[in-house]
Amino acid sequence: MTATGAGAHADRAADLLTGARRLVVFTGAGMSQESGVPTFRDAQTGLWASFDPNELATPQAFRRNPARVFGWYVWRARQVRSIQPHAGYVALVRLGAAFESFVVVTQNVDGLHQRAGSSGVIELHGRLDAFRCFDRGHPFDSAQLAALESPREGDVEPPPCPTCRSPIRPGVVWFGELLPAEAVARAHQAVAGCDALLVIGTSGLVYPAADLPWLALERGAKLIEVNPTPTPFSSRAHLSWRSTAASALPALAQALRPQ
Ligand code: BV8
Repeated sequence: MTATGAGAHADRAADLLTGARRLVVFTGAGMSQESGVPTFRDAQTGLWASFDPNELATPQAFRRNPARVFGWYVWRARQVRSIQPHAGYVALVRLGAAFESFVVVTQNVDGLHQRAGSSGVIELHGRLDAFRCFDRGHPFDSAQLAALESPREGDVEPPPCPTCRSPIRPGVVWFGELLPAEAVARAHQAVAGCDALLVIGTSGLVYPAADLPWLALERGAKLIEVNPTPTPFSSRAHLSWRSTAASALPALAQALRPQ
């Protein structure tokens, strides 16, 4: 079922969640779009407009042009620091209180769920504000980047690791890299045991994260999707709500409030 309005479809979503005790929320870049973070596949803005993120977010790209890739992440980390989570993030925190078990699994690296008050967030693709060295994974204090930050967008030479001198890299999972095993295990455990999975703002193109909605369906969970455009999940979702995160989630939290 595909839905577009807020009220009637918030009620439909609330009906589907009636009786559910264990809810998992699975978010992608669309969850942050209304807070001003460009989605991963929308055209990059500014200097990066001419780059395909899939081409920048790889270890090969970093090896080939460390300053270009590192500069992109320093710019993104700085951009996200000044961003506030929108009302949809806050509604998710409220929504969580209505369930016995409530787990947020995100593909996003911006930390906005936590900034809005969500706890126990499972981050499948790491964090923009975490940096480590490329060769040995020695943690690097991102406060040291402030001195490096160029006032403009552009290339930033990665500093050498103070311990082993290998170049510092962002603490995100690049294409071709394995996801953190513990996060994947926790996400699979939560989804395999959930009564419903709320999928928000993901194109469902990136694996293995995109396995999760298929796992939920396989286990008989209700699947509700919030996305202004269709995705591979839309035809199998119990409700595919053509709306945005900042609009649908407050409406759903309102519809779920005890009457
Ligand atoms: C892996 C961190 C095992 C970095 C990200 C060939 C070689 C190697 C691997 C592969 C290969 N072919 C395929 C693969 C697997 C690959 C993959 O899936 N590729 C895709 C592109 C086909 N996956 C991997 O490489 C993963 N690792 O498989 O390891 C392995 C190892 C070696 C060799 C083989 C296999 C690692 C994947 C993780 C990559 N890192 N992020 C960074 O951020 O810089 S992924 C990146 O995509 C972001 O995290 C993003 O969140 C994620 C998923 O994208 P979405 O979140 O869905 O964002 P998108 O822009 O696509 O969509 C936004 C959606 O929101 C849209 O639907 C839009 O309609 C909607 N929307 C917009 N506005 C709103 C909205 N919705 C609601 N409200 C709104 N306002």
